Amino acid sequence: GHRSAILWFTGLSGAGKSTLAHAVEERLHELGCLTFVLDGDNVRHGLCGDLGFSDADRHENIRRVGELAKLMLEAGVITLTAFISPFRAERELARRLVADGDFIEIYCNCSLDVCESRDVKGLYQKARQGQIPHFTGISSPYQPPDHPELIVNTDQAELKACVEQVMRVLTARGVV
Ligand code: GGZ
Repeated sequence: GHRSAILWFTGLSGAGKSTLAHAVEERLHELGCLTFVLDGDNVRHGLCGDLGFSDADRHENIRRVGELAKLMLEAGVITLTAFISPFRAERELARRLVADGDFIEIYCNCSLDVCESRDVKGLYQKARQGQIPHFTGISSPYQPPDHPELIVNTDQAELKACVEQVMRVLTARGVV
């Protein structure tokens, strides 16, 4: 058996949040856990389809994601959220929606240099050219967490090692 929890991945675009969340999800499935990954791909087109990337819109995006994750927690799901969630205050709001211990903040620490040199989607280049306003790390801030439950150095460690780190935290906290 397992208990539900929110695994809140935060970090720059290209830091590997969604990749790590899906890889952890795969491991959890092997253990028979009920899981769901929320990320831009399944939230920003529907639930948050009216929102862009201004500070106010990001705040509302994260507020809604936090409330949705809370409902999924109540439904017994291990919910993995993979959003930049650049502002400390809004991540703290999401944390305070649920009981202590149910919110596990995972900082995907990857330098801007590495994210920008990978530039998987070409967005950093566009942002540098001024074609994408308010781009995180370029023209919009990212505030790293002060006391995350876990820091994974996604620019140094292999994906598999990062998955192991997350799984160890979940075991230590009695989630699995
Ligand atoms: C940052 C942007 C922007 C701007 C579009 N700034 O690498 P991606 O493409 O797939 O991930 C980024 C995603 C970020 O959406 P989030 O919902 O995670 O952001 S937040 O938590 O701040 O609300 C990127 C793409 O959307 N994207 N414009 N201006 N990322």
